[in-house]
Amino acid sequence: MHRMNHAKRSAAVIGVGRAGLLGVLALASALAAGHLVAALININASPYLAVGNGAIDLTPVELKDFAVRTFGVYDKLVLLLGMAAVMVIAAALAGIASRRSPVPGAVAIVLFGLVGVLAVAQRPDLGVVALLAPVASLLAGTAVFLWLHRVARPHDELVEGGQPSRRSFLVAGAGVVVGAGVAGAGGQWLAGARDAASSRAAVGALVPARTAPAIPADADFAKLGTPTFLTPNKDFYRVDTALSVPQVRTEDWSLRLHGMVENERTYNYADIRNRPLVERTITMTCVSNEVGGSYVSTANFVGIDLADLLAEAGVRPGAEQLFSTSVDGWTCGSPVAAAADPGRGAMLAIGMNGEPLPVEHGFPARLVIPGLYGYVSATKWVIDLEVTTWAARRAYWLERSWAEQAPIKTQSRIDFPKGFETVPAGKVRVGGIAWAQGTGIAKVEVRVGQGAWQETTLSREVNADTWRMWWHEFDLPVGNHQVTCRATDKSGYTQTDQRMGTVPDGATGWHVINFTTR
Ligand SMILES: Nc1nc2c(c(=O)[nH]1)N[C@H]1C(S)=C(S)[C@@H](COP(=O)(O)O)O[C@H]1N2
Ligand SMILES: [Mo]
Repeated sequence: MHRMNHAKRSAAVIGVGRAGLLGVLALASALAAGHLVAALININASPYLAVGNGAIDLTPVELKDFAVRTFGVYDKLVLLLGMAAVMVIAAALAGIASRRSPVPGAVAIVLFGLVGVLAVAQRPDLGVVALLAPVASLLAGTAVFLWLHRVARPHDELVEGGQPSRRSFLVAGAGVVVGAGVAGAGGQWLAGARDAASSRAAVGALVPARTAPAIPADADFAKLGTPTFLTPNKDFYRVDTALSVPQVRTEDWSLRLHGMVENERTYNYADIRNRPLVERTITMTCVSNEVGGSYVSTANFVGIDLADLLAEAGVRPGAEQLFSTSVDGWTCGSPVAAAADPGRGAMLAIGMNGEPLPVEHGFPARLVIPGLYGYVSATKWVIDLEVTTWAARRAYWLERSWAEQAPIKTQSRIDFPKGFETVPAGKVRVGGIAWAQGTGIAKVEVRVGQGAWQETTLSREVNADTWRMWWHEFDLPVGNHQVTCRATDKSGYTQTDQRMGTVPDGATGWHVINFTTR
């Protein structure tokens, strides 16, 4: 009697391996079901992506900086993989904790599910319907878990005198893998079919009524090693907090302009594109650009004057801040003085280098305000403009230790030779880029070691809001060399050699590189 009881009890316990697998399979089902349902509503409601985006928003700024520095453009991929690893381990542990009773696993699923629901609920671009996605995850996860748990539990068969059914668990597990795979892939496919790319393809040519002056051939020294004057869209630097690129179709897009204005307005896509469009050549820069960094690019933006929109709405006295919101909830505060100044050329842009805005650069519409770092001027996927004061609203990066006012600082960069490159001794050309948006570059100087500053040859100026290229030729013997550059803008300001990091309002200091001649 005693022995039989013992056998019955131990047989009712699921093996560790199976229990862990059980947890992971339930997790996979939950994520796949949520992804599929999200694809029908808005892919950003997918619990996996929503949790990831939530994690990005909660990440301390130092860690975010570290991630960007260490993993570059792969920072988000690393986050997704890291999240997957954590989830798989947690699910396996929850499964193992449920070897005797399904209760611990069920509790874990409900907790997971709540995190998903919260992550989706806090996104301003997702409505109540989007909660169906994490709810689907919760239901699928619970159902699969309880079902597999029953199949994996050997006691029924044992009572009937049979072997614990290894096969039925494997068959059930394989079924779950296939089901989750189909749901997940189906969701991915559906999301792709409904994404912004097809809407963008349907936009057609955006013909500006006022085109930007043609870029002269001597506006860059690309043959020597500077960037081309206009940055091709595919090479244009990209910085944003979005884990999955927001997918907004023109037919779903609208822009609300409200707050301290006389007439509140809402525009749809046709309202904007049917207005006379202007084209402007503008160099954008990110405040996170280190001295010598690559977060600087130039494009021909097509759109309408932000100053016109604001004038139509009638900005009330006392307004200070244009607070803009992206469809993914990211926010940005720009000075009204800059946005509403007709001379500044601030834009609501819908086109970039002869095409509709690329999806990752803000399709259907974004802000571009010349002379200000992107985080205070360049809201992508913009859907809301509120005219307000600085005290009333705090934008995303202001809450994370970056400055309220962030005009772009005068900077220069050496592009050739490359750091630590070896080049033939003798005549050596050194060159690169410089920018001082709003002011314009007056001169760039370069020196070898602690030698005298040499004034460089500048490319032809396109306008004061764009970069300029420079180069100079030295006669260098065989050996190791260090070169430094510094720019002076048209206000007479020469770049300080004082090294400062990017936080809170942009890096300063001279770019220095070392190379060898042989
Ligand atoms: N919606 C949204 N817009 C955004 C950001 C963002 O994170 N989300 N980042 C800003 C920052 S910091 C910069 S530098 C520019 C970069 O624009 P780009 O990716 O088109 O180069 O976009 C700005 N607009
Ligand atoms: Mo930025």
